[in-house]
Amino acid sequence: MRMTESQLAQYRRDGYLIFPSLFSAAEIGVLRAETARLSAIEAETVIRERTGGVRSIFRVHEADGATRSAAFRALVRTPRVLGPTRQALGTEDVYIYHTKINTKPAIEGTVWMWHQDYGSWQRDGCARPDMGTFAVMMNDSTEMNGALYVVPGSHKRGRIEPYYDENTSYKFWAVAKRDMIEVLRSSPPPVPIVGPAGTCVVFHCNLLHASGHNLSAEDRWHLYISFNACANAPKFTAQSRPDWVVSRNTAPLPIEADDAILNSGTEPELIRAPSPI
Ligand SMILES: O=C(O)CCC(=O)C(=O)O
Repeated sequence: MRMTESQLAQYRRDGYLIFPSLFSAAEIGVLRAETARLSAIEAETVIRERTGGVRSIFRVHEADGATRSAAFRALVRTPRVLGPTRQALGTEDVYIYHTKINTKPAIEGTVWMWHQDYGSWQRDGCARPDMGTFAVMMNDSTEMNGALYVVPGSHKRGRIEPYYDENTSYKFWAVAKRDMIEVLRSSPPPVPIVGPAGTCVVFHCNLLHASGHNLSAEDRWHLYISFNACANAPKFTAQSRPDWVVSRNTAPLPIEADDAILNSGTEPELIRAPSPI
């Protein structure tokens, strides 16, 4: 799948592009079954909320490791993901920087402060912002359940030097309040990425984004597939963050079959089970 010229122009103008209902209910059923299975694993790639629920599951796209998954490995290689991502990054040679499922559990899943992903990735040693993320909503995404918000066009401001936020919710490199207020007052209103399960969005690594608390009764399952241009891979040192955040597998990712999720051998989720209390 390729973005049309007008979609590509929109991506370049706004820094993101939404693909409504890109994955079918059957495919989402497979991915949800896998997310439920992976949530039960104890491993360093499964990060928990302070209150105990699963917050993030990293490294679901490789063939090895505790959180490997044939279905997610198939998903990241589909033309629907890799086609637009290659166009967004402006090269056919892209690799996966990391994958993570942010499960944002019901009631306890909380805020991600305004940030640019390149705020962290430049610190990892990636010289240029030739990077982006393709996100897949694995349930209906609503403002109530902590949708992702983006500031249209904010990628054009370039990288804004972040600060390390240790106090709000998750410890990471966020944009300072003063800078963010200036951006919000001088930008179009932030847009929530809402839509039915299967909706996807591709966004630039300098696009300002954030999300709020999950006030709903159901976990909010989003997959984030972050990509880098192969030519922009960082040099690895003893100080580099672990492989599951900054992948050492920098080989170009091949496009494979578009129907591979359904043929991955995973039984789809049949009944939408309520989250355990
Ligand atoms: O899961 C979310 O709502 C936002 C996550 C995010 O922005 C990130 O991981 O960089």
